[in-house]
Amino acid sequence: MVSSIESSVGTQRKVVTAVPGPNSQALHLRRKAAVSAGLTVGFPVYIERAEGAILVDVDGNQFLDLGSGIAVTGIGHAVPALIDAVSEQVAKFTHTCFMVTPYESYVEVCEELAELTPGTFDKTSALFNSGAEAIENAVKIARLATGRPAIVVFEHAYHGRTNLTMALTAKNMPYKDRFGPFAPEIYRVPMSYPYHDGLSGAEAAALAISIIESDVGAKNVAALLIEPIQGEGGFVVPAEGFLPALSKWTTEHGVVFIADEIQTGFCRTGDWFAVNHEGVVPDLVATAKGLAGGMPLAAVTGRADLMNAVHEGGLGGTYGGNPVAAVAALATIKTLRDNNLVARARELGDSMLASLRSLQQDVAIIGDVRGRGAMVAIELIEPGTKTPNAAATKTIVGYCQQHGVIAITCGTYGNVIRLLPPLIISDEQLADGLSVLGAAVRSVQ
Ligand code: PLZ
Repeated sequence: MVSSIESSVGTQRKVVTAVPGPNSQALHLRRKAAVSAGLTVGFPVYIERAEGAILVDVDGNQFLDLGSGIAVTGIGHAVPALIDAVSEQVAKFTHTCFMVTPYESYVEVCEELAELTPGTFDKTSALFNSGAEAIENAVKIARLATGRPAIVVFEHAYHGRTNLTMALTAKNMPYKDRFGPFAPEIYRVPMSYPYHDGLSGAEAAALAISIIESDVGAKNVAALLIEPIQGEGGFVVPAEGFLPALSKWTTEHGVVFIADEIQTGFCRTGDWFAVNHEGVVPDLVATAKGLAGGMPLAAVTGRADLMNAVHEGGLGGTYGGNPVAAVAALATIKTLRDNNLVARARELGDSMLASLRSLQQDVAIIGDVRGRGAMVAIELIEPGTKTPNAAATKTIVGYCQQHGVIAITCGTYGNVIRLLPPLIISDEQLADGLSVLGAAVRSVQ
């Protein structure tokens, strides 16, 4: 186990000014003049440094990070192995463009991905900069390899903000509204959402499959693209059996099964990948976020026959697999492995689920507590119903922020609070964060 890094920053949250403080407020004014108003304002405290599970802002406030920058810094902030790897690489070279003159770290990341992702078949990878770019490329590869046009996606899905990935993403506001027209040949089917649909995994899969077969036709489907646990859509964990049934159907019909493990990957759910919990072996896996500890890197990894069906020059991009990001990924993977953070994610999940389930007994606004490993959420509802309670969700997150805890929301209806702590968070820090969240929930009761 890596213990949280002891240093000048320490391991405690500490609010020493109004939040946001005066320096953050001043920066926020500058931002308003210089930065597009189109970007979300989550919590406008401007961060100056970070260590372990603590973010320090420009006013000296310290925040306990229960979001990991949306599941990115799983190994924590300021990890010495990552600092060393990145610093050394910056001094050696920062860029050549892998397509112009290659380098070893890119190849090594692809070797690691082949080893870590599920499936014993031959695999190759291609590296990119963002999750959306990985998804775009997975779709390109699946269409080319199958010669088919259609892509099947799910209700509540999130796959990115580029033109193609907006079409793949379900939610209109804020992601898609007035940004169309969108790419064609995308078909959306119901997701297994046990809290709301009450269906077994087999029933939910049968429903989705019957819609695909009637509305699209299996022979027209290039790929079925799914987040094994939905992230932005509300931490929706499908009922057991849903993913295996879909996987079986794709195999039977020559459809490429693409797992979007961008939020769930790299130990987050208590396994290297969320599909592993049910033994599902995707044809292609898209990864990003937790792969490189905060450096921008993404990948598509999968069956060599599909990946290598693409003609030379068909995949690429100037920065994809940048050498600094590549060594960050190698350091991240080594840190995850050496510290058995996969097991730590399971422990964190057990504590979070136990604590939140006990809180749920005492309050009427938590409709559901769900998650896997260190990816856990509460769904807030109007008492006695399943009607989304976005107002309470906002108030609770605001309370946490004022008390030095960063928790983020998600969900199609904005009524889910998700916990994605860095996997190196200590038991004490997690208990502290959960106690603040508990007080926040009770305060709106
Ligand atoms: N697939 C499953 O979670 C990114 C989005 C933040 P990029 N989720 C955070 C925001 O509001 O823009 C995500 C994801 C899943 C794809 C993506 C896209 O990854 O690296 O943001 O492009």
